[in-house]
Amino acid sequence: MNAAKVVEDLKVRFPNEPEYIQAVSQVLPTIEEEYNKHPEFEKYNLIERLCIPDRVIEFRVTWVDDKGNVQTNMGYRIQHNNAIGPYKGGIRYHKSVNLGILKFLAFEQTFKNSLTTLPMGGAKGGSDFSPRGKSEAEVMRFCQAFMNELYRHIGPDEDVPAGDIGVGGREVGYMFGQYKKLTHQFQGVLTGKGIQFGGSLIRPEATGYGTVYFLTSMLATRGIELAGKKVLISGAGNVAQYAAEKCLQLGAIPMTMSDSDGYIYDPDGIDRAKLDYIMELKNVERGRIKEYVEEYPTAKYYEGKRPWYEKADIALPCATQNEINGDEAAALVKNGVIAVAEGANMPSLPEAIKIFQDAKILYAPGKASNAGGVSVSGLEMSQNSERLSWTAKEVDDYLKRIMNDIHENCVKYGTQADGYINYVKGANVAGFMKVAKAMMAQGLV
Ligand code: NDP
Ligand code: 2IT
Repeated sequence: MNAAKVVEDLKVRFPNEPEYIQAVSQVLPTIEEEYNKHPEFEKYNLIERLCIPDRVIEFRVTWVDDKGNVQTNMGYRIQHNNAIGPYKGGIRYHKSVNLGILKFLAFEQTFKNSLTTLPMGGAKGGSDFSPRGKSEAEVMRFCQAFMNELYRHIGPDEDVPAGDIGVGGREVGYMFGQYKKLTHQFQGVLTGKGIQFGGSLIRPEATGYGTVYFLTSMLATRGIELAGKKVLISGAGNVAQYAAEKCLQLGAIPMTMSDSDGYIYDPDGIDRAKLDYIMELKNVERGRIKEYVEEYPTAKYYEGKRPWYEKADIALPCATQNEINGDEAAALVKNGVIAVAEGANMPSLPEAIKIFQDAKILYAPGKASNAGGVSVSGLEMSQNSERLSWTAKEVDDYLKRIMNDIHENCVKYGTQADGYINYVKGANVAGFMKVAKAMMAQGLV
């Protein structure tokens, strides 16, 4: 394989999908050497078969808003690769959603799911519908309308969706209800379900907790403790909230949280009571992060800005893709940040990653550090299959073990001659090899 050539060809074939091209162009150079050790891969054109999704499902979603107006949105499911298990990956509801963004997420998911050690293929889906500002009834009607089309394409051994941006327990519940209504089947067809109907304990916490477990493993390679460290967190949703919670449990101090309108900086740190306030604000009242400064006036709100120019020890981007650019990465490094662990998918632009790696700070790509979420989704599938529920401790211990295994794999495949651990390369090579071997064994399908 010539990585640059493959990327150029994909660019020509998919000219309107910049995020997909960005994700592919970040992965291919890091696996090129390993790939070229296996001439059989090239003979069977494994690389194109791995980059281009198995299947893209695209549909119109029609629903009626509270005023009686008929609305349309686009719906998608990208079934990227099922070489090592059923398609698996979240559903995103956000106005920015388009085919290229979901293709990047599905591509990344295939590598991530491979890393988890569990048998899951890669997928992603979603809609350009945003739940923001919609009533409870509108969200329910939309979820039902979305499932009216999606249900034909999913199943517990076929494709198992879950949450992502804009899709949490509420939306998963409505989609599950509609799937059941349409099929007459009570099945583990979605993960992130409510605890009363097959959801796993620790699934809501898993992505944020897992990111911080991975962070502690990274810090341990340099003999550094998390306790006492100041942490910049972006986002204020599921991943950000539970990353903050685990930081607090381990003695670190979250300093910032954000949403798409701006960020808050609390000079005294966000303590347990303040985090409880944020959870209530975001999950129950569905409010905005700027309301934090009305409750805690010593904190400051910065409209239209991101938190990366603040001084701290650690950065955990937990909002969305491309939220750290080169200037922001340089500011983080200049301000003495020792580690960046991505809770979000692809939050760092390529130039930001280069700055982190050139400065030799600890840097973990999302497909390694945020894999805890889909890992516990995999454990939810196991529990559904055996019709049992595990205790929170059992699931959390399993999650810790998986994050530790992912870290060890990154060290194994990513350690450079000078001892620096290139977590990007480690994660990509480890994730790739398992999928590649499975694809080879299964022939040209
Ligand atoms: P939520 O919807 O719960 O929260 C998303 C947060 O990010 C909100 O604070 C939101 O602000 C902010 N955000 C969303 N879009 C943008 C944007 N374009 N610019 C700035 N801020 C934005 O989603 P999650 O916490 O579940 O997901 C966050 C990230 O983590 C995503 O990248 C997702 O793919 C990734 N992830 C999620 C997993 C999960 O299990 N949920 C698993 C692994 C990764 P606002 O309210 O203004 O939209
Ligand atoms: O990006 C991700 O890993 C997720 N949104 C979670 C996917 C899942 O199937 O739990």
